[in-house]
Amino acid sequence: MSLIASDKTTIIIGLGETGMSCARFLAKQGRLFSVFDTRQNPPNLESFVSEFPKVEVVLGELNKDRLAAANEIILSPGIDARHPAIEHAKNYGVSLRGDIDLFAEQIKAPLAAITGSNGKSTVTTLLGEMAKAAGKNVKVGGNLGVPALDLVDDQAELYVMELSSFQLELVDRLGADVVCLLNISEDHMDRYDTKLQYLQAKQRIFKGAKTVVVNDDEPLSQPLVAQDMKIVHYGMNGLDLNKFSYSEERLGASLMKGFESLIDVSELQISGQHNYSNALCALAMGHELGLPIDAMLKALREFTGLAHRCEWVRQLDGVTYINDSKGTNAGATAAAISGFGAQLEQNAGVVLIAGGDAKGAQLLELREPMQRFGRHAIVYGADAEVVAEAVSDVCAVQRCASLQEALECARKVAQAGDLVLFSPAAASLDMFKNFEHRGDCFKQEVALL
Ligand code: UMA
Ligand code: ADP
Repeated sequence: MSLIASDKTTIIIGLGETGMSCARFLAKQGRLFSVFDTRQNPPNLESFVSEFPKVEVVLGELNKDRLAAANEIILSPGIDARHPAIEHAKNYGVSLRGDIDLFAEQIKAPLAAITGSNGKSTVTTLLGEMAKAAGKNVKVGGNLGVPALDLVDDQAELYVMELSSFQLELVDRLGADVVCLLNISEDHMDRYDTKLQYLQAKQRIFKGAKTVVVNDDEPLSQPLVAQDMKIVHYGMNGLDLNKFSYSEERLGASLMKGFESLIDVSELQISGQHNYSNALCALAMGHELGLPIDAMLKALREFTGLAHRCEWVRQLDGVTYINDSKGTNAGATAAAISGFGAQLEQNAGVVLIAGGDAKGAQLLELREPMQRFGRHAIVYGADAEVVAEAVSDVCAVQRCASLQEALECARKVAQAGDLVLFSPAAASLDMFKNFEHRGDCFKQEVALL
């Protein structure tokens, strides 16, 4: 098999995880391709060259004539399709595709797909665990971890995929068996001109879906365009026949299916209203996929949640320290403040540490929960002032130069019973490699207090 580039060929743009998976996929099919990346030193360059020594790699500013001469461009999610050279190629009739459509064309087993602003990784992982508990050979990934095309396997009995708005932008027809758009809150405003554009990207998950699981608490969770598909419901408010819901009316709170209690929330290891909602979503999707309720409940009982999502770190002088580094937008952080705040004693409060790259958002969703539960906001990073502006008239605000300084400050202002919540409401890339690195740094600093 020869993989020598020609002018009329397929071009993969992006040499990240997605680009690598697309290259492996095309190579397996014996197709010709070149790889372009706008960076001079993309992360996988060395491993790519050793895996594909004969494939052309073009680095630096995208050459619009080369792109326009291609048959097809496969675009990585991190690159905006409105890049002038890509727009130019599109105008020349070059077809523009993403890895998710290629993946959907390949797979033979049912597909469950999850998108939304917050809770995607939690629901995706939990549904994957439920499928495993039911004895299924399930492949789990997408925006979470393993890129879609690396998951394709003829032995798979089910795929559970987390999809980002960036991935969905290029989806033509996903044709998934069960999908959910969990929620929408302002995010990625450095990529989208309006919230509507962001919502429209997310809504592409509904294209060709057989069953849509709708979150009744989120008006934007349902398809905006009426399509021929089954709709089922879940939500924290209001019982209904066949709906997966939450009830506090019995002895203790429980998750319900219709009017029947499935599990008392005291049996769960995840906490907070947002996590109960995530659990209901996974149950509703699993039910539509035919997973037995008992197996799903077993997985739910055993599920401890993911690292960096509302993760308990330490108790010190009566103060609890929580790492929610994955809280990368205002909606996530607001859910964390409310979820924990509601569980605090009357005179206790949340000391929030937040900041980083706000991705063009104003973070106004932080105001209401900080007014109710916030004792203090400690802000740091590139957009410290954006956080400060959002909450300065509802709670005390202090500015710090580093995460370490922010924690020292938090320790001083927190009182016994309080919660120090590290939930930045912003991306990490101004000061850290990624949200995992940021969360690890937080945990190390807390250990040193
Ligand atoms: N980049 C360039 N020039 C290029 C190509 C990429 O500058 O030519 C930059 C992008 O602007 C971006 C970075 O490189 O900052 C990575 O882009 P990529 O498309 O190569 O990313 P991958 O390594 O393929 O990772 C992507 C997802 N990343 C993004 O969408 C930014 C990963 O999600 C996902 O796990 C992976 O595919 C496998 O499916 C990460 C993410 O941050 C976790 N996602 C965003 C989020 O969750 O908010 C959407
Ligand atoms: P995503 O993959 O969409 O970023 P995660 O499951 O990783 O979602 O959770 C990220 C953060 O979002 C959590 O740390 C928590 O603060 C918040 N979160 C989780 N689930 C929800 C939800 N259903 N609604 C609102 N916020 C949530």
